[in-house]
Amino acid sequence: MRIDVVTIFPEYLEPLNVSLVGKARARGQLDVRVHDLRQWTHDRHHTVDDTPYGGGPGMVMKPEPWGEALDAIEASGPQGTAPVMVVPTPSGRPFTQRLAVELSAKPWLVFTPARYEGIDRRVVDAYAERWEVHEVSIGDYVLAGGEAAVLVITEAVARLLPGVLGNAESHRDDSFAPGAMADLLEGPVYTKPPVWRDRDIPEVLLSGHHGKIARWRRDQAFRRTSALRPDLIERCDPAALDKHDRALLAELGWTQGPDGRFGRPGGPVEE
Ligand code: 6GU
Repeated sequence: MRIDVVTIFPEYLEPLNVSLVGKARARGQLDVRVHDLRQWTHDRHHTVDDTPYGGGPGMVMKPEPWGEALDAIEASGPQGTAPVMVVPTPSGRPFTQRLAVELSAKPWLVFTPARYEGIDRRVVDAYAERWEVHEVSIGDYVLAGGEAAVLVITEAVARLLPGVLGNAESHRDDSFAPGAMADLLEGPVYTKPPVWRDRDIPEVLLSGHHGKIARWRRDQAFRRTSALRPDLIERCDPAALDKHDRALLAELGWTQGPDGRFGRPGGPVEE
């Protein structure tokens, strides 16, 4: 996969040299190219922003440098191929594991992280006529710019590329992996030593009984999801649950409506 990033803060993307993404690059599994947007300005001050039409606070990123940058990047690739454009913005659609999986299948991504109040709308509108474009938010909070979102999205996508994670099995149980553990949060994990600061580990994990261990892990996942992400219980597919799952959810205060969906009329139930 090739990834281009256009930014006014190339240094912000230095973490892409480290850890999983850095190693994938070193192995040639990922070709990351970070570009300084100001190289596509022509005035003495390398201006990338201007005041908003209609008034209001802050500044808006000018369309011309972005247009030149994106055209140059497109021209640097194979004839007749367009990248997928990923526009980080708090007003985008939520970034999810599903979108990470979808993006991981693309050969070429271009990220356009903005500062200030965002990029002149005509840029996205113009490229959306020729390229696949995704405007994406990484959560319900506001960052000063999209660069941190590029780091987040790139890491989520890169670890899904073939050969990037050591063990192909490692994806299957990911919290939020489509189809894995019925979209539950993962429960706790433990390693040696067996006692640490007077704390031991759940006995079942030492039992060697794989069936019981799997059941216990699933229970832990349900308890954690019920406590921290009740929205995931509400939208979980009842057909993915067995009798034991349903009994545990009932114990946690969940009831099933006529459609089989789970709801919790009384609100959270204390563990
Ligand atoms: Cl992608 N950008 C900015 N600036 N803020 C955000 C965001 C993105 N996602 C959540 N907050």
